[in-house]
Amino acid sequence: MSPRPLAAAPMTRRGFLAAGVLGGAALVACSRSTTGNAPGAAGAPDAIAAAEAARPHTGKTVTAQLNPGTADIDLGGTRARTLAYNNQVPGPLIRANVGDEIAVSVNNGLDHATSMHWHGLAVRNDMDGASPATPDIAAGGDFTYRFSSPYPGTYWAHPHTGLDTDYGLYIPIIIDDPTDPIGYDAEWIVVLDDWTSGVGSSPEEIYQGLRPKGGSGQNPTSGMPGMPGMGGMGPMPGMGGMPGMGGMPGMGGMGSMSGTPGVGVAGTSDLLGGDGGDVNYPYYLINGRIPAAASTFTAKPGQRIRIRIINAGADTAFRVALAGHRMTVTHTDGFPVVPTDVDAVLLGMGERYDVIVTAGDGVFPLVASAEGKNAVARAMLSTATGSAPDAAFRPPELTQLVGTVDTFTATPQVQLPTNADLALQARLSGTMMHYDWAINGRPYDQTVPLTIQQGQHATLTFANATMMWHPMHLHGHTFQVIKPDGSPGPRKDTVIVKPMQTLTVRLVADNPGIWMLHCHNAYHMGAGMMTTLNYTG
Ligand SMILES: [Cu+2]
Repeated sequence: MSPRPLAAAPMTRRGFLAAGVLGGAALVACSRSTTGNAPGAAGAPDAIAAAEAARPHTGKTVTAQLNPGTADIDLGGTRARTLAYNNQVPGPLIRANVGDEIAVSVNNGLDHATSMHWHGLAVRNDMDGASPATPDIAAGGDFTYRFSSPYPGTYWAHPHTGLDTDYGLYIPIIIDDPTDPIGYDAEWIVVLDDWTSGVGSSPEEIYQGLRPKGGSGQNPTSGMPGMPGMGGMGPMPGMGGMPGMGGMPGMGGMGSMSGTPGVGVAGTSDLLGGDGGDVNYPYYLINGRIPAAASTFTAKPGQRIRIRIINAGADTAFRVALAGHRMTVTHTDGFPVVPTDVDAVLLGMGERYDVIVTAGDGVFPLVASAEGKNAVARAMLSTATGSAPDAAFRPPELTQLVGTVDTFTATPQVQLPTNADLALQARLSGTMMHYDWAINGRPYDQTVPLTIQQGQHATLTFANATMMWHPMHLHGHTFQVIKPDGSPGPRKDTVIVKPMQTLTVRLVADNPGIWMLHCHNAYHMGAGMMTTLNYTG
């Protein structure tokens, strides 16, 4: 497709990107060269090539073409002009076996630079799709990512530039292990999202609404010259009567957040230990559909269905249950856990859970409750004729046994060693009032990278000194969560850290490069809650 101009607020969009995230990345690249990292260390091509040679290789290549651009998307009777891959939301599935070469050509039809980050896949660093390890793709440019995955599982991909993931720019990725015995009859990929693009405020408007007015923050984007309409934005046309937009607790008294619809503290969530999120969205989607026009997955009664659940949201944790069913959790973030039965699972942004259900006889809503936001997304499982309950229906399973990170344990085969050579620290700070989210006291444009040497075993401790929860994500590695009692938890690449919680994970330095470590809340990340883990020596 040919590049087309953005429909809404192109000046605002470019202004944000130039002043905020992209500017921050450039500053970090600059400071790195002056802070004494050994030459040829962090991004050493030889070490990256050697790590790639050590991965399994089948000799087979799987190709895909992704065309990010503007698109008119039908969310189910509601249309949104947004950004999407190949004119669809979610974008097309990429599926390969462990060790296949995956060659993805990206033809950038956006009006700004983009990138593709292969979330959760332990790929070679120079194909990770996050600057500075991998250069961004200029507007109108193209690039082919080539990588292989050493591990099977449920993954996804999205840009690592600006707030693009809060548009429709995301795809599911499944890596199969052909030697795995198939323990299920059918497979259902369920992608969750919080949606505003084209129907409510733009992500850039939301971000500006969250930032303090007057530019007193550490990474100010307000008050920039040549950015009309950035302050005191009035209500958007057509926003009245949107679900979830009115009467939110915490909307009053937050002077910096008035004026932008959808922006404000959401309600609270017991599971998340406080506020659910920062943004109340007009819609919550499963596989690109609003609840009133939910997609339907058809199966036969008694079939064992593997449901692969992916949270592609920007600011929303979802609690997911299938009405009338228990679910057996088999994998967290692609890695196997001791199979455990629950009634529902909790997913922060970026997390994936694989569950098995044995299908009943009838029509059953799969409901994803947006934590603290009093709204749901849903899809339908149909194995017989029947009618569905109304679109706001909340199955009782949502309030029964809910699986969280503490519920699960990695299978012995994938547990990481318990010895550690070094202890890494990531102190999370910031407040809603100042919107100054940071790691180790610094926003990303002033960050001091964490360092590790290849082969080292490390603990990484997240100390959350904020009143918000943060889904913390490390690129290029899957870590071993340690439970509060010291016992092994699940393997994950994204983990929920609750307000004031200290949580430790273990990791093995087996993938050399420069790796992003950040909060997967798109707005916290944009404000600076990001650093890097650099290989040295
Ligand atoms: Cu965060």
